[in-house]
Amino acid sequence: MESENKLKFDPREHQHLRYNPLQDSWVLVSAHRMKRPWKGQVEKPSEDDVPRHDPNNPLCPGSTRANGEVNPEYDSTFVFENDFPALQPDAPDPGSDHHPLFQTRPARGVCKVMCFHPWSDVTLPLMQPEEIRKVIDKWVELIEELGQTYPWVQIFENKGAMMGCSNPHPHCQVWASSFLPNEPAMAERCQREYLQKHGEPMMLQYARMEAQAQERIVVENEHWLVVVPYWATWPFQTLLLPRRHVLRLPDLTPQERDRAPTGSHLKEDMSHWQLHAHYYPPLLRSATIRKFMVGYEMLAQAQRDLTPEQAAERLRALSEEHYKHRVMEGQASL
Ligand code: H2U
Repeated sequence: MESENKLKFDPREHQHLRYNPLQDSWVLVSAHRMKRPWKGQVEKPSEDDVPRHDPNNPLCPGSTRANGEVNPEYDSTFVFENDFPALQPDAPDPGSDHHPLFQTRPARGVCKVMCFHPWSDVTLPLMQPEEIRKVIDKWVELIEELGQTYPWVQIFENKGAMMGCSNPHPHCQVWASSFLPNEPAMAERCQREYLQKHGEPMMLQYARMEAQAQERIVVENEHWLVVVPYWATWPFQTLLLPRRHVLRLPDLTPQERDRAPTGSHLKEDMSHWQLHAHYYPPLLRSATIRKFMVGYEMLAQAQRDLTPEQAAERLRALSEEHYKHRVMEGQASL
């Protein structure tokens, strides 16, 4: 007992639990596991030889999509209705008279696909700031349009083959639903309760405290900060937050939009809510060693190896220059 008391807690050496206040859940942090040798699966590096235009790619300008429609020769963003939508506006109502163990609810909505750029060989970080701004303005338009009808509009990008995205053309998806999905519903409840209890929107206070601490900040500017959350599950997970209280994407100023991400949209009194974007790279240690959320995560709870502080330090140490630019100059590889 005495020797235990003499041990000074070091988060890099000693496992501990951290609380996720957006999900009301805990993550197990066991940084010492980074020392174990890696014998698992190694992924292929991401594709570097994507053609700029592939007439057979249904997302390219001028291509024919699965439903027979021909895309216009677009030169900026391009939005179309997903030809295989998970949500449709007119699904019949399953009714509400159900046993508590066999509950069903209606689900209606709209699914759109948005191409960011006419070229297949770029990604958001490789695009010009003016081009990215057009993407953000289009997100705002979609949130405003779909938000008239639906209480939640989720914008997301499944990026890379490792995340199940087989199409290299830069694009995201926009799913608007008649219901609040699980993740935002939990984040909504947690933020509402936090404001009631502590008198300040949770994520506004969090951003301020992280900006003061500087321990987990990856990058920041006048309007935004990117942080590896104290409770991050994915090793290199980051959270993008505005410095001021912003409810929704359309509320961003033009200056903020020049540097803004995706967002959320809800109705009624939402003063507890704060616009935010999550980035969940599926990586464990490097670009080619992926993290699988398997046994313990599936059966018990989330677990991570390196600490969020160590991850932030590694992310801060990365070059400002995109790796593809450096590869072109023959200086670096994945
Ligand atoms: P993902 O690769 O992120 O899944 O996005 C591609 C989406 O584009 C996917 O949801 C849609 C797919 O349904 N799509 C069409 O709507 N029409 C097509 O012709 C090809 C792909």
